[in-house]
Amino acid sequence: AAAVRPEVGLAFPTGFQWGAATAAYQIEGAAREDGRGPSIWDTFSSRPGAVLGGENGDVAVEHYRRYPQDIEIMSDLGLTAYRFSVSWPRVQPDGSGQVNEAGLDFYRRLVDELLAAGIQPWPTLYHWDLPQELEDAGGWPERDTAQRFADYAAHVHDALGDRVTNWMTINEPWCAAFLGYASGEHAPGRKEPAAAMRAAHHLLLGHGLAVCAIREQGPQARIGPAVNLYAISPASEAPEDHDAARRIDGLQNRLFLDALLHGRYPSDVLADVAGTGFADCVRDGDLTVISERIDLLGVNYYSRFTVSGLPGDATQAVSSPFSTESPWVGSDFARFVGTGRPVTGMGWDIDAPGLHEVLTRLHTDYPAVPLYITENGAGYEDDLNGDDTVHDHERIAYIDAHLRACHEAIADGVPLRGYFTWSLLDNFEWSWGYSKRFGLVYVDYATQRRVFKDSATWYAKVIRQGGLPGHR
Ligand code: PNW
Repeated sequence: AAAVRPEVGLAFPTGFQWGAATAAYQIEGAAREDGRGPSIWDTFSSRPGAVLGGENGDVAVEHYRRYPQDIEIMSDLGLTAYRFSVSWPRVQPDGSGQVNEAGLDFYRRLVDELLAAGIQPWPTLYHWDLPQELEDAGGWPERDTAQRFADYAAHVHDALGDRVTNWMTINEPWCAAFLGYASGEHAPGRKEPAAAMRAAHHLLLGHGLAVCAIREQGPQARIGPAVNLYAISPASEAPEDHDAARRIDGLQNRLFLDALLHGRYPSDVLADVAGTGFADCVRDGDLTVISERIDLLGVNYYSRFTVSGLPGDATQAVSSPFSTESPWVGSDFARFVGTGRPVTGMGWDIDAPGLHEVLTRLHTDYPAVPLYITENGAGYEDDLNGDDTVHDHERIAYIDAHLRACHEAIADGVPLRGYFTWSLLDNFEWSWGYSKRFGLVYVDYATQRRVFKDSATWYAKVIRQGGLPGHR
């Protein structure tokens, strides 16, 4: 349980992991180096009107070259763990078959240097960069993609398994399926609701097959997915608003959690999406694979959705600067309403109690599994001052409030074992290009210079103290 130390108001348990997270396409750059193949994000970002300002991850923050300096930054912060993703098209340029050793070598070097610095590597195997060749063969809506993913996972584990203990399989299957294949806000930019449902199933199936493949090679590996969960409230007591909130919760949260942790899809969601023929792609035994025991569950938490099912103003865009189709398959009438609460620079409601709510729900509704916050943070258009400072007090307040919610959950008995903030560095924020910054560390994109924001200095102190200063 959470101990009280005099100098620290809110101490976290000993052994709590203090981390930061990134993803390959958002930071690496070097898009054509050392045999990397094209991914769906290379293709998508070259499409006019897909990414703000026509930007892409060709250069990003040059982490592929600058990783030694970035590891020094992690050491200065005092991180105990670093969550990054492995680029599938670096490891398998065509998505299957031939393995590219030069690509694997990058991750071998990265992992070795992290370990030398005393930082635990936490690789994620899929953070949205599907090899283009697999998309050309149909992408995640095709069942074969799940098997290709498990094969790729085994290759990565074969290369790094002697040095890496903690593995994340898929990042945010909701985004990969519904932003990628229903609303088209993310790569590959398809607007096919039925295909999006199949993609969701095959991402989960790929996760389960990868867990089995990795565990067969290394029984000591700790493995789990990272899902993006939201706190969800109806906009009013009207039955229409309650039903809309149930539907959004079903598609965002329960579809994934029930499959992973209960081995079944929620029946109300199956009814909501009945028109898509979803049930036809689910074969006997799939849910057994999907609910294969996991060692940890990664939770990415950013915000609360307040939902209405009554007619009114247009749905507020959540993940793209461009107007799009709804990602909410079967419930596209649902609207997301403003609450008047403060929002981040993304326009997302700031709701730290929602994180406590999400964690408590996991504890009560699902079987016990060690939990990690694998992403939590705030995007703004930070300014670099002439004296090389960035005063991002809003980001500090955001992280502080969410860490307090974590502490409260731990005190309530929730098995929360670590916290990774999104993100270590400013980076390519998908459809928003480089316009929104989530980093603790500012990147001057013209020179690639890294500058600690106030939040970086603050987070380093939190880590050093093992907790937060007393109540304000
Ligand atoms: C997550 N939404 O993306 C990703 O895992 C990160 O790569 C990303 O940079 C970070 O959060 C900040 O956006 C999301 O619209 C993108 O619901 C969109 C949504 C959620 C998460």
